Amino acid sequence: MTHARPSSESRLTAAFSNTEPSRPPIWLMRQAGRYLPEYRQVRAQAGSFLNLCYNPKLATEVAMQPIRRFDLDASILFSDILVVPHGLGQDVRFEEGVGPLLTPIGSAKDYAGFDISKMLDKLSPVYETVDRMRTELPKDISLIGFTGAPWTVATYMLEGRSTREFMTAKTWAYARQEEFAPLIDLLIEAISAHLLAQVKAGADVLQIFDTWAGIFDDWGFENWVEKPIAAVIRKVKALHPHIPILVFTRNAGVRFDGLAARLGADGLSLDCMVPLDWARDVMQPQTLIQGNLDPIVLRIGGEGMERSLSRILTALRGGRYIFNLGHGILPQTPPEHVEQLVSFVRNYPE
Ligand code: 1CP
Repeated sequence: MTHARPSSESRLTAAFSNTEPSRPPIWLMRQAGRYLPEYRQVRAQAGSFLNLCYNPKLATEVAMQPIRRFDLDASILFSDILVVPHGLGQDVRFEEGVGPLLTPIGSAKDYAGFDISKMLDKLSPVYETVDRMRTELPKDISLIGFTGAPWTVATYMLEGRSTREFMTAKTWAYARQEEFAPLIDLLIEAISAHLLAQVKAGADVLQIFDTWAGIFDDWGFENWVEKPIAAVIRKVKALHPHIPILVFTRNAGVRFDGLAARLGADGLSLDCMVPLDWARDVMQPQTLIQGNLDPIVLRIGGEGMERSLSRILTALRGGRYIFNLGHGILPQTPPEHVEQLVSFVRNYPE
């Protein structure tokens, strides 16, 4: 089977093969969201965040908001990484000012009843959002589908919320593998099915978010970050060999070296800590890269931001490159700074 709706005209998809890019394509992680007043309005109308995620009309609307405001090359599906555990049957809610709250999985019996075909039914509004977005978006703007990686999704399923320590999730990863490995296997299946459903609905490019990849040692990274993501990518590529897949393994450090090949990925999203010279000399010959402006610098804006942008563009735009942040836009970011950033990247002299 081949990719259903290729958008060969898009600047974003061209970047994967382009060896002499003059102007890099640009999109921004979390480009839809709370920093936009028009988002906050629709969000209030939806009631809860999950209601917004499961309302194709409103989810499409908030995904289109940054596209209307800014000259971006891609739109990312409006959803969340936690719709997968929610779809599988876990209790998930989002609390204002707190973030996600889940009833944590305490043992293997808590996930024994999780069912992927039920998940796909429950997540059908998400796939309808993809379909609506593809219809509304101009052809040359790529539609990015996404998912969390098995490890990052598992941390929320086990901890029940955002955490800094990862005590429970790491205990499972290092000391309760007889229960952890089957959970990761289940997530590999669920996440692959979720991505395949998005491609079927019209996604042109996929991104896998492993936000908490950087908290492991070597062994943990290999077994719980790399192997599961590689398994997901194999499953997706078995049906759609040409769909470009980007991976964001935040804070992977020296493990970025050779990572795209180990994962079977088409590009890597680099966090803010990756040195630019190293990104150019070591990473770009290996794969397309995306990144890596510090979102705090975007929040600061002004000339300080422009100096950071010049450093990044000077270093990276000679190779395979998509401009992005090193992590998502912060809610306190003034939208005018995003405007300034996009026009600076667009008009940077060749
Ligand atoms: O009340 C609100 O409006 C909720 C804020 C919000 C939004 C706008 C959350 C809660 N999720 C989202 C949307 C979202 N989440 C998108 C689509 C929008 C876009 O990118 O334009 C995407 C791609 C995500 C991905 C996501 N969710 C990640 C991975 C990327 C990253 O930023 O690290 C993670 C870790 C989550 C979990 C999550 N969702 C929301 C919160 C507050 C959190 C917890 C984050 C944490 O633990 O620090």
